[in-house]
Amino acid sequence: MEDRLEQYRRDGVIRVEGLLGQEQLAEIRTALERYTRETLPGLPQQDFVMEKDGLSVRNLWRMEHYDPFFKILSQREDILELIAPLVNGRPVCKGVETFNKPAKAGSGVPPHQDNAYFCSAPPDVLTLWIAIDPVTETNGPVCYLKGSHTNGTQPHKKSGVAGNSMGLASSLPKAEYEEFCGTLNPGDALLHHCETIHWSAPNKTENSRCGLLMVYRGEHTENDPVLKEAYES
Ligand SMILES: O=C(O)CCC(=O)C(=O)O
Repeated sequence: MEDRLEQYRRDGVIRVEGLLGQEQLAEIRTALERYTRETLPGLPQQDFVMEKDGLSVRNLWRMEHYDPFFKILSQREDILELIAPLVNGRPVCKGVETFNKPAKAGSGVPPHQDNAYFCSAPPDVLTLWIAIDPVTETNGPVCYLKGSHTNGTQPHKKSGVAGNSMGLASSLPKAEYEEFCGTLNPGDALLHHCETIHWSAPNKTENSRCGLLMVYRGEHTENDPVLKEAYES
């Protein structure tokens, strides 16, 4: 555990292999199918985003609010134990969501730091990104600049991308940091700090790349008014 913590503090992102077993994955897939079939049609517009084709789902937001399955999943004891040292306190789930990245239609995500959206001080917030499908080099893995979380929340600007309204205002500082792309087997996960710069490419392959995300903040975190104003302006 100490290694994991050290690595997280140094890189701002870690890969956790085999977080979920086959049985748990099967349950989640069933719950996602049910949610898409039964819950999605009744959701308010702000709680989902469709891809440009109008047919496939890009994102589902605030799933814990609509389906107890996802609320219970976010409160799993082993997951909270994994997260607590990384957020320096008791983890509070901020949201359960998906980035579906469907085959052929999955759109890209512009480079950003999550704290441009979360506006948290201190930035003790992270995302647990769980692979539901295989994540390969070609179907749009999430890519990170390791160590980029050590330099604070950088200015962002409107991106024009539905579901990811903000992107880094300046170009990607690729020369300064090592790039890491999170290829994963189903059931593996990534944990990324809310100030780690990351992005993902469109999915042009025949294979869907669904990620189930659970965002946690340390109980002690508060809203940063300066970041909040930048986000809302
Ligand atoms: O799943 C993706 O492609 C992007 C995920 C992301 O941007 C995030 O976790 O903030």
